Parts: sequence; C-alpha cells; structure tokens
Amino acid sequence: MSYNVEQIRADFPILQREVHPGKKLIFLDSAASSQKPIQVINAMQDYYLTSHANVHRGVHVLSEAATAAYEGARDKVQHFINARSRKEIIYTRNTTESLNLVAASWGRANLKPGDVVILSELEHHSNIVPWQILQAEKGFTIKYIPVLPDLTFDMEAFQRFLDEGGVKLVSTTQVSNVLGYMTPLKQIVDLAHQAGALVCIDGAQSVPHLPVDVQALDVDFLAFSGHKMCGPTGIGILYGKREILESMPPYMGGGDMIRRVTLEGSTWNDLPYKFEAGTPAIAEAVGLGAAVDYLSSIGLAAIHVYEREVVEYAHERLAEIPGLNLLAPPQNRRSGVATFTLHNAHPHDIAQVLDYEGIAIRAGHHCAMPLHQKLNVPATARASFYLYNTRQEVDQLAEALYKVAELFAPR
Ligand code: C6P
Repeated sequence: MSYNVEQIRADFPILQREVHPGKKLIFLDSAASSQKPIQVINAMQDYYLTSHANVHRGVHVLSEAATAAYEGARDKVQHFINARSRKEIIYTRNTTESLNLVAASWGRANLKPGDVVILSELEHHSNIVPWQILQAEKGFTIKYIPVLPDLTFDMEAFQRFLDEGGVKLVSTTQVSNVLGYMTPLKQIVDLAHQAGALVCIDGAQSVPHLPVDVQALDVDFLAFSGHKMCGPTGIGILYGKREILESMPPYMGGGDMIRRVTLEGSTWNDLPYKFEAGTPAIAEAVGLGAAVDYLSSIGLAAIHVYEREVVEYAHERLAEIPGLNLLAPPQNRRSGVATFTLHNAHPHDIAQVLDYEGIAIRAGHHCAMPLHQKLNVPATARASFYLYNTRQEVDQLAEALYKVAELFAPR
C-alpha cells in the first residue's frame, strides 16, 4: 500500500485550521509535541463517556472496563516496541520522568564514587540533569561522548572512556532533537555491553518516527513520551529489562505500588505496578493505546521512509537560501528535523515572522544548552517533520524563509 499523506492529514482536524486570516496552519513543530488524530481524540472521549472509573480498585462494571482499557494499552505498547513481557512496560508521565526514574531508582542503588556514567554532549536536559543531581549525592563521574565537527559522535572517545574502566551505564539518545542525528545505537549497545555497562536510551525522538525493537537492539532501558507520537500529554513509558526492574527499589511510594503496608514497614507489588504509585493517567493511557494502533496501521517503517524524504527535501530547499546555515549531520544519519541559523537573525525573530505566515517552528536552545554551547550558537531555529507534513509545506517554508533572509540580510 502506498503512503497516502492526504488521507493521513484528513485524520488530524487541527491541520484544517487557519492560524491567521487566510493563513492555514503549517505545523513544523512535532518534535516538541505532535498533533493528534481523530482516532486518539475519539478513544479518549469514548472512555470518558462510557467507562471511566479508577483502575485496579473496584469490582463494578466501570472499574473493570477502565482497568481493561488501561491494561490493554500496556499490551499494545509492549508489542509496539517488541518487549518480552508486559511487566517491562512502566507508565510514567513522559520521557523526563522515565529517565528520572532510572537515575533515582537504579542509579541511587548502584552508583558509587569511582563509577562512571557516560552521556553525550547532545543530550536533552532530561538526560543530563537527573544524573547531575544524583552525582552530587553519590559522587560518581560523568563523561560525555563528544560531538565532532560533522555533528556525529566521536566513537573513538567513547571507546577510550570504556577502556578507562568503571563504566556502569551509558545513557544516550537514539535521535537528537536538535540535529536529527541518528546515533549508532547498535554499536553503542554492543560496545557498552562488552565493557559490562548497561544502556539506557532516550527514545523521545525515535520511537514516534521509526521502528524500535528493544529485543533486537538489546537496550536495558528505553524512555519515551506519548505526546510526541500522536498520543496525549501526561503519559510516557519506561521500558526496562525485567530482571533489572525486579532488582530496583521503588521510585515513588503510595497506592497501587504496595503488596502490604503495616506501621512497621511495607512490601512491594509485582512489576510493573511497583513503579506506578497513585491513581494513574487512565484516559491518557487509553489515548496512547489508540496512538499506537494508529501508527501501527500506517507502519513505522513507511512513516520513517516518507519522513526522511520530506526532511531531505527540506534540507535541499533550505540550503539554497542566502545566509541560511543548516546544522546537518551526514545525510545517511539524519532524520526528523531541519535546524538552522539565518544571518545574524535571532531564531525567535525568525519564528515570529514565520508565524505570521501560519508556519509553526521552534526557536531557542531546545532544552539542549550544552550542545548549543559546543556549537557556539546561543540558539537555533528548528523545523521538525512528522507523518502528516508534505513537500508543499516545505516549499511554503522555503518561500517564507526567502522573505526572512531578505528582511534580516546584513546591510
Ligand atoms: N523535546 C523538543 O522540542 P518530555 O518533555 O519529557 O516529553 O520529553 C523530553 C525530551 C527528552 N529527550 C529528547 C531527545 C527530547 O526531544 C525531549 C523533548 C522537546 O525538542 C521539548 S523540549
């Protein structure tokens, strides 16, 4: 079946709206948060109209229906990333909470002075700050895989860090939210495992866009967010290998995560509930399940191929614009975004002018300040693409950027 972008666009009601008089929305900010298809909106609405009650707590019809919908969504996520067991799928609020869970639970229990955690220079703050907070408490060392001038990882430095010893964990992103760089994940996992380290992957920008198979990749943890993959905000996933999750202490305490509580102490529920304290985001889990169904019905492989074509076209068109400088890793390793600076224009001004044309992009440091420091730019403008964007939208972006280039050309 061929990729029918017009049919896909028809599923996203918001893409029909005008954002300024005569200016229809051109949404190029899906890396920040994607839009939602009607199937997801309907699933959440149906849940509230027919089935809402608290989960795991009642024997009445509604509680059983809510529990079935909530747990059914977990099964969908399990199959989506090819996890071995539903016990390996922990609901969180987002990628950020998933990574904080790994740091606060696994990290606090396993890291000590002399140990090393390897991150990289291009990480989102979500995969830096939790480790820095824990480092202040535990006194381990953090090393960062450098980013080379061609905007790829310095794998020699990575190997050197592993050879220097003491590495307990490598935690890095699969796709950079700023550069669209697809990191050499399989190589990283294999080298890290050979050195006896675990691997945690930030999948915020990969799971929505390409097939991710946790068994094939052999990652130990994988974090991602529902809202970047056509699902609602407020729901994310931490995947972890069962034996590792079994060995970890709880993250938060409260209802649902316990087996027995006495005034003297408590024992913990089985996986995955050990890590799910309190009333969860039930409708959001249902919405995530519908998003997984939606993406699966199109196929992640097809989405990835289509999206990369659109991104390559964007790189081609934008490269022609005078004064525009693309931050582009090698072609075979990039996806998802076209990030750039233009003359000396502040990216916020660029984004503002584009907004007048109905085009939504993101400007700033994209929660990756260390990367921007490394590249010696305070901020960048980023157009990010998803399954519903078209080549015509790229043309409209390029036309608008010609105007911006003229407006901000040095005189
Ligand atoms: N990046 C962007 O515009 P949350 O906020 O927890 O759903 O996702 C955090 C996160 C973690 N890792 C990567 C690689 C990310 O891209 C993000 C979110 C958005 O680039 C918002 S800052």
